[in-house]
Parts: sequence; C-alpha cells; structure tokens
Amino acid sequence: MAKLYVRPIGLLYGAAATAAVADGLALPLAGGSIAFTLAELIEGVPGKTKTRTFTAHALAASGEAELKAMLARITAKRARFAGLALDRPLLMGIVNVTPDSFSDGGLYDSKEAAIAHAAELAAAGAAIIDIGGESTRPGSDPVEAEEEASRVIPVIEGVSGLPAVISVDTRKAAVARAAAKAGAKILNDVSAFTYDPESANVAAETDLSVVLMHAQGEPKTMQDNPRYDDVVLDVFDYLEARIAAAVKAGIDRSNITVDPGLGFGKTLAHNLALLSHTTLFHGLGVPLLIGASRKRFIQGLVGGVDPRVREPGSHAAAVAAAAQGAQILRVHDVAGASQALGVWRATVFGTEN
Ligand code: 7PJ
Repeated sequence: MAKLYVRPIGLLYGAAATAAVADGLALPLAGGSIAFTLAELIEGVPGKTKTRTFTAHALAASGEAELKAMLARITAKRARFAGLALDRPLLMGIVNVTPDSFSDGGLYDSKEAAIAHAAELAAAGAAIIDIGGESTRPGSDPVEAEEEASRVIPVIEGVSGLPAVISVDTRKAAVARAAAKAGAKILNDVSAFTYDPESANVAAETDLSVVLMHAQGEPKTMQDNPRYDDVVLDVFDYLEARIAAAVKAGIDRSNITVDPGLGFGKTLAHNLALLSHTTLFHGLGVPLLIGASRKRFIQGLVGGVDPRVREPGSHAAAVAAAAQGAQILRVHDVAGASQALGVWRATVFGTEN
C-alpha cells in the first residue's frame, strides 16, 4: 500500500481558529491556537506521488486507519518539552563556543564572553540556550571530544543560574554525558544519533530531552551535491525512523523534538521546500524546531554576504515557521526575533494572548 502524508493548509489563527474548530470546519494544529481548514493528502513513495486537496472535515470523516492515525498525531496537543509549555513559540538562543563558527566566528570563544552572551540572550527572552563547541557549518572539520568538552562544559557550569533551559549542541556521547552532569537538560544532535549511536543511550540514562535533526552527509562535504527524491518526504521519513530509533533506545516520545535541518546538505530549493512545507512535519507527532537564523539560503534569496546582515531575513523565516506551528525557533538574535514574533502574534492572536 502506498505511504500516506498529510500537509495541513488553509490555516486560521486565534479566535477564528477556535470558532472554526467548534463549528467543525477546521482541526487544531498540534493542539494549539492555529487550525487548518484544508489538507493535501500525498500518497506514494517519494519521487512518485499523487497529491489531492481535501477539507479537514472530509479527512476527519475518513475511516481509513493510517489516515486516522496521521490526523491524530497532527492534531494532538504536545506535552511540555524539557519542562517548557509549548503554547507559544519559544526561542532557543545560540551560543557558539567555537573559534570557527560561520555566523559569529570567534566572538564568544572565551568562557567569560560566552557566559555573558548567554545571560544577554536569556534576558532578551530565550527560553532555551543552545551551547555548542563544534562548528558543523558547511566545510568545517570535526573536533575531538576532549577539545569540544573543554569548550562547552565550563560555559554550561557558568550559566547554571540563568532562567533558561540549557541545551548542548553536540554529536558526541562523551560530551553529552558531561553536559548532562554539568546541568544541561536538552541534547541537540544535528546527526540524530547517527554520528555516535551511544548518544541515544546517554540521553535515555540521563533523562535528557533531545532534538533530532536531519542532515545529509558530513559537514565537510554536505553542500557538494545534495540530492533527494522528494526533499520534504525524504526528510519526514528520516525523522520518523530516527524517532523510532530513539524510542527503541529508551527515550520517552514526549522527550523528543525534531528539526528538518535547514542548510545541512540542502540546496536553496530544498531549504525553501522544507520551510514552506513545515506543517507536514506535525504528522510526526512531536514538537518541531526550526533553525533558519543567518543561514546561507537567505543570502541566496535576498543577498547578504556577511551572515550578520541576514538578520531581517532570519526574522521573516522565524515568523514563517511560527505561522506554521513550529514550537521552537533557534536564533542568534533573540531580542530581534522576539520583536518580530511579538508583533506577528499580536496581529493574529490579539494582545491579550
Ligand atoms: C542547527 C543546529 C539547526 C539544530 C546548527 C548554525 C549551524 N541544531 N546546529 N538546528 N544549526 N537543531 O548555527 O547555523 O538548524 S550549527
């Protein structure tokens, strides 16, 4: 039987969403305050699919088991993630403790500067601070676990008093274990446990919540010639398999968030397809994290050679993701993203929310 995917479209917000759900005209997206009135039903294998549009009402009336299960995953309210309620988009602020990060290379590579920057991000409204010690930008070289740990662990220890949940951005089990001991609550793994399968066991043992991200290839070569049968469906299938692997390793489903991995082995067209089809990923039944901040696809669209001048485009991408129900946005400029999202939210939900 052909595999089935559902992409919610025709989105409504706030009071209009609540009214349309109550009147049986729409279904809630991830149990939140966005609802969808229509959906694309995509059937087949990636590269060979048939797409038809239905009303949400017609889909909900179907007795087909696979479709019912997919709709149940799309509409279910998400549990808290790492202790955080997901009823409004959360910001994950980025702290790179690397000498070679593409976006703010070397700015925060001393322990003191990184801790001070994390405090600024928390004060600007970051619910999560993501601390990384290995650059995974296109073309970058891997670093040894010991070197990586010596960069991030002192920073994680130094931010323990901040009112934010601490995440460690690492592909290595040894770094994840040390980070958990130092107070990190989230393991953000851009390889989704494929680089170091032991990381899944560490997360299960230490009760870390996890972010599983899609990447094609290794950072060194991933931008050489990325290929997909259908990028959106391929990434969906990959994340579905990585969720299953994580659950098999003993990680509770409620502790998993997924990320399509913009920029990781993707052309401009791939990145745009993923960002414009974000609602499809709610069918994985877990919260979604989107990281568009300062990425090169923004330059491909509107220019901006220096990553730091890509901020306005980054804010637009964050709003585009939030408008499709993404629950967590990974950003460099927390104050700016918070402003963009605040204005968008007030416009579609009203100022009482
Ligand atoms: C991402 C990440 C991302 C998640 C990096 C950069 C390159 N983790 N780590 N998602 N990107 N989950 O900051 O642009 O997009 S490193």
